[in-house]
Amino acid sequence: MDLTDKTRILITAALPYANGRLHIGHIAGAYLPADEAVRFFRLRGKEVHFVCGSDENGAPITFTALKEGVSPQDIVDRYHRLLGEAFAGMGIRFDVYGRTHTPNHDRVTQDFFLRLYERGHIVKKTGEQVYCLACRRFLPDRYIEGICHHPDCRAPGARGDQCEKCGRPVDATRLIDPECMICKTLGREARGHIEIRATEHWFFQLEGFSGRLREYLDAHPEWRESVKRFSYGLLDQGLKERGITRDMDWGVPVPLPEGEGKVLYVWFDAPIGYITFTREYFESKGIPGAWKDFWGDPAAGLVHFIGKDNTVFHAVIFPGMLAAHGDYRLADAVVANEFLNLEGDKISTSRDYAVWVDEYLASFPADPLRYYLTAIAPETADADFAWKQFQQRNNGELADNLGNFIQRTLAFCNKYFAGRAPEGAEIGPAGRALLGEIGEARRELSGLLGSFRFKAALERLMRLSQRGNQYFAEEEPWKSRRSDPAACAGTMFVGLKLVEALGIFMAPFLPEAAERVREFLNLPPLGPGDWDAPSRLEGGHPLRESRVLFPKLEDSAIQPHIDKLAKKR
Ligand code: B3M
Ligand code: ZN
Repeated sequence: MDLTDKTRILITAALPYANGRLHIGHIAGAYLPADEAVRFFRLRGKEVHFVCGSDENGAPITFTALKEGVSPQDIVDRYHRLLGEAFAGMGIRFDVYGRTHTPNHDRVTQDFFLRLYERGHIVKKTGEQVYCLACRRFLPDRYIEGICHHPDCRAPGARGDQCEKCGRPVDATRLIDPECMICKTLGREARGHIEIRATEHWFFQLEGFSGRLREYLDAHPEWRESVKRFSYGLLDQGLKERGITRDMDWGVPVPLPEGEGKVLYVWFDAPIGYITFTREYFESKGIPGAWKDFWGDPAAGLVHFIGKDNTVFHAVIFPGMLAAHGDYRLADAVVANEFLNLEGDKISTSRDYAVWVDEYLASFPADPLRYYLTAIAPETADADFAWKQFQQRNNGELADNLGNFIQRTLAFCNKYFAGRAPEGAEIGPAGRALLGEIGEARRELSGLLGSFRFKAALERLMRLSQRGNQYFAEEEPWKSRRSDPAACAGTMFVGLKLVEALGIFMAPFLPEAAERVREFLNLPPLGPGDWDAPSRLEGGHPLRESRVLFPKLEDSAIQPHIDKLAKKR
């Protein structure tokens, strides 16, 4: 999918459950790449809207509330706020960050449900659910855990709706050695008093859209292999109907008379949250109908950014729901990152084995983490975050390559050219070649970022910056300053042109530093279309004082974070 010809694009990022803090795995998985895409397309002059929000319904919320002995509303109120603060701290700027436990989202979701129901795509059946005799209640989703029933998986800890290990949907009634997680949480015997009971539920006839979904996948050979492989795998196995209601009282009520005491399954309402929030966003801007320009018009771009465990819902089930509804177009791209590990181990929120975003931000600025998480981005394979590597990349690459080139150029011009871009510059063959490389890099970066290859794009940016350092080593302006002032002026003028370009190209990745570079160059803040705009630097242009762009990180700053994790292993 190449969105180059799209003039307007809606980008969504997976709605984080409002039941816990944000950690670096979340940022690397979906949110940072989504934010980089938004910033890039905006710099290209496109109308871009960035939609996200808290996922507040479902067992994940009520289960956390049970564990903490508070109400689900307390949980979502607390974490909706904390999530918003953590995203803002990381420079991840949504245009709307909504909430799904609201009357408005209920209405949008219920209307969606009723359309599918009236079209016969949702049928009521007496299904079987797992029931706990001790809790005297049904056990949906993560209220029940056991060994995954897929023969080629058999992983323990599979939940009632999905197996985290193999990522496939789970039929809770087929879990092996199931245990009630409410009993387990309350410290009671968790096995032995579980039975399968009949209960009425509504099922989305997903299998009826297999053909449409295969066409959809076939139309996107450019999607990442992991998304295609997983989705075709599900289609080849044969799609099954999906239970979309639960015996719970927290969530979107089933809008049918016989739906009393039942809510819609969280994975039915959550993706509809993208639509709810888009509507709320355009209503707040006074153009309530504009949401249809995105969800109803394939001429707009629509991209979902997710972590790989959400692939089944974003590349198969939600598109099936949209196709069943009939009024909506399907996304142009579903961009799924693999997982991020930590110091060689899986991140575990329950063991507090994580780098929490709020903790990170208490010690460091966002840019170095944005840089490192992009440089190691799990785009096609799981990646590993290591604090010493984070420090080394910040010091050896951000500071010694990118920051060094920018600072030395500005400092030299401030010192020897009276704080201005040199005038009367004679640009030699090496300078002309470097100016040509800026144009080449812009074209390559546009292609890489336009196809969501953020890691390769960042590597290309750093190679361009390194070329700048090499250029100074070859041209030696500190010598030509005396021996050939016109040539020195040429060298430094080209250097400033490269600083200006680097300040633009780094903006999707390092928004904070990019703003600093604009200030140092005494240029207006970056805006739409600046990616392709001609240079604003002319001879004589007044510069501003510059300062260190990427401070080096000392061992003493890193070690406490390493020690903290060592205790959790
Ligand atoms: N709340 C994220 C998760 O599985 C889930 C995403 C919803 S996106 C509509 O943790
Ligand atoms: Zn499994």
